[in-house]
Amino acid sequence: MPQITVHGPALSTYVRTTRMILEETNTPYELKPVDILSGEQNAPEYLAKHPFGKVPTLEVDGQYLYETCAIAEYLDAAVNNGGFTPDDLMTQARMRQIMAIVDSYLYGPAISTITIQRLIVPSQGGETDTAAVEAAIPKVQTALKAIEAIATCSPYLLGDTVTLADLYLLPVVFYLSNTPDWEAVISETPQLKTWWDTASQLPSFRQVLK
Ligand SMILES: N[C@@H](CCC(=O)N[C@@H](CS)C(=O)NCC(=O)O)C(=O)O
Repeated sequence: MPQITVHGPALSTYVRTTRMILEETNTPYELKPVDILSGEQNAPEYLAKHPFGKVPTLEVDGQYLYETCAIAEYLDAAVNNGGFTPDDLMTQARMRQIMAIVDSYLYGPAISTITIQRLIVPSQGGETDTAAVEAAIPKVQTALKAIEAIATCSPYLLGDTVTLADLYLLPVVFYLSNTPDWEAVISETPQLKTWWDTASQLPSFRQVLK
């Protein structure tokens, strides 16, 4: 069994995706926090692990791996025998398509804008930029509709077993569900709402929210 360390803060969506794979498979690992609110991700010591200053970085027996899509596929193969990757090639492609939609089209408006403006800025004494939030809502709706269009949501995104696509989307939707914009962003994708109600009960997900 390799020695695994996840470098990153527990509150990060991508750290949660990574940890869910480890939790689901009962794989021992260490979580080494990186304080992204104070800028620790840009300190030379962390940049030596991840030159782009993002979290997470996975450390495996002293080797560093970054980019969550690479980490997720590595861990699924290394500790889960590929159990979170569908066998059917088109379903596998759908999984990667959903992961890419989260990366390219959902994360920015959902986390960098809505979550930061609604949850982080006020917690640090600032004022929410409501114009930015209003502009982000249709972008989130578009991304969620695109995911719903290719998902089965019965009960997981791509069928009756959890795939990496679920582990990617859950932490992002969690933050949206805690904002006042939740009804607005989810109202046009009722199947994803049903998916969320079921998938969010996964014990590994509840564990990484702690
Ligand atoms: N492409 C990266 C994105 C990771 C990412 O954006 N992580 C966020 C936290 S969820 C982060 O590092 N934020 C700190 C920053 O942008 O300075 C990946 O897939 O791992």
